[in-house]
Amino acid sequence: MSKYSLPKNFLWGGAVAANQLEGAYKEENKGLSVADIMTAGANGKNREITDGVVDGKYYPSHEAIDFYHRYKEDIKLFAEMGFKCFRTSIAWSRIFPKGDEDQPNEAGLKFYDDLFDECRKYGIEPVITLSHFEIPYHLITKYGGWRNRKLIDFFTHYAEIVFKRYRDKVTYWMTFNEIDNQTDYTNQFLMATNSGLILKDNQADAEALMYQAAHYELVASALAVHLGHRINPNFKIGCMINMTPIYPASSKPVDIFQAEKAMQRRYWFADVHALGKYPRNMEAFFAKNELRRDITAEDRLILSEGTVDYIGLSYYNSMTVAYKKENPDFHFVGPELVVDNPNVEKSSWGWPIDPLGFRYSLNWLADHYHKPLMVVENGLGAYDKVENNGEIHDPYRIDYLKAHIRAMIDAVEEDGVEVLGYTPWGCIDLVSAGTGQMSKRYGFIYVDKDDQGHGSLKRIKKDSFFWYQKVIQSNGTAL
Ligand code: BGP
Repeated sequence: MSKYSLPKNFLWGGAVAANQLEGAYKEENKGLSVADIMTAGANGKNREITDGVVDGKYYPSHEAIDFYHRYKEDIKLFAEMGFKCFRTSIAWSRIFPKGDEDQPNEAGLKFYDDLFDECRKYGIEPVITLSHFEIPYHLITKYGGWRNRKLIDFFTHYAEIVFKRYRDKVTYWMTFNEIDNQTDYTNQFLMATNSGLILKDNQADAEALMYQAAHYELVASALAVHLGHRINPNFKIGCMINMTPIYPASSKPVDIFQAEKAMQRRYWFADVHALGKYPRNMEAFFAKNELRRDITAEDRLILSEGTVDYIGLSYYNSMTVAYKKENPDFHFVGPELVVDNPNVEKSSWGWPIDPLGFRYSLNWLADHYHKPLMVVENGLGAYDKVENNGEIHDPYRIDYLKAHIRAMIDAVEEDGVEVLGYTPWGCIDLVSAGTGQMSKRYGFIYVDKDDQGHGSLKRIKKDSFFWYQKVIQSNGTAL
């Protein structure tokens, strides 16, 4: 076997997040998380971030797909597909209901003991995210979320407790899910979920708050990496970046440079995680724009000593930007610059479908950071139809995944990129993070539940279930 082929022990699997599938949002002392106070938005509409749990509103995370009570049945189905790994997150507020306690909630710890044991029973390696859009809500109301330096202590305490508890059950960890998507600081949903910052419309200091909160998260992440390696030197601890390569709208130099600036303004998170320091372009940007941050010499040392073992990434689509005359110094890089790319198809939710962009992304990350990569999310959100005979035919999903797996294997075999694993998003249908809808489905396994929360929660294997089973069996050769 060539050094540049997919290794035999390649980690094929699937990915989910606690708040999007567990439900049981109050069970066994679990506290509220930010996800638990968000309603479902209709197609294209944002979720409402409410003020606690309000009577009469529908909160999709409260029951989700009831994985909390049905995980044995679901893990069995994953094992049947041949999963080698399963990516999920620990709901921080199950372990620390408010986030700032000294003592953890034993019932929460026990749930994940049982879940990881169940995975291991089938030889499935758990891949665990510490914080996936589910910060304890109390840390928002009492401390203002990650704008507060105190959160570093609360997070590292939580990390220490779970690293010690699951020392022998979990090897692969990630700190913050898609930490870089808060770059879009005008998006209230992304700010609330990533940093626990509940902001008002057009909040003037949103940009500065984002950079401050992100800095504390990065310090907390580096401390966790350092701590984790002391607890178990075999731990592999990664970051998690939402990789959306940004293309120029044309070959005009201004478009090309604008796209480059947009890439810099987004992927510095990966520099800090992987190289242990802020890139020069961001230091210059902070200095020039007087985005004064609380960043100490000790913080810089911590960042340099807590670099990650691998880069976890999600890839769904590429994005295209154009230079705008109103932005002559290329300073602003927000969503206003985004233009349609007529060269790629779109999903039902308008997300560009671009498998070559995936290969490009894997190359880009490997070239910049020289670390192994793990693809921990990829997939197509689509409407599915249950036929009269109970079958679900989802060729669109198979087509999307086939093209993306092909692109990943090309990156490995043709370009020499090191990829540890591939876990498509939402391997079982779950609550969509962005819309809160159930009808935006990613799974190989259908779950009978609608956007209003009605349904039997019955699980049904889709055509893609049997297709992915063969992909895993053949280690990616039968696509
Ligand atoms: C990523 C998140 C996931 C997930 C996925 C799909 O941003 O890490 O939590 O949900 O995107 O997004 P959506 O659910 O909005 O379709």
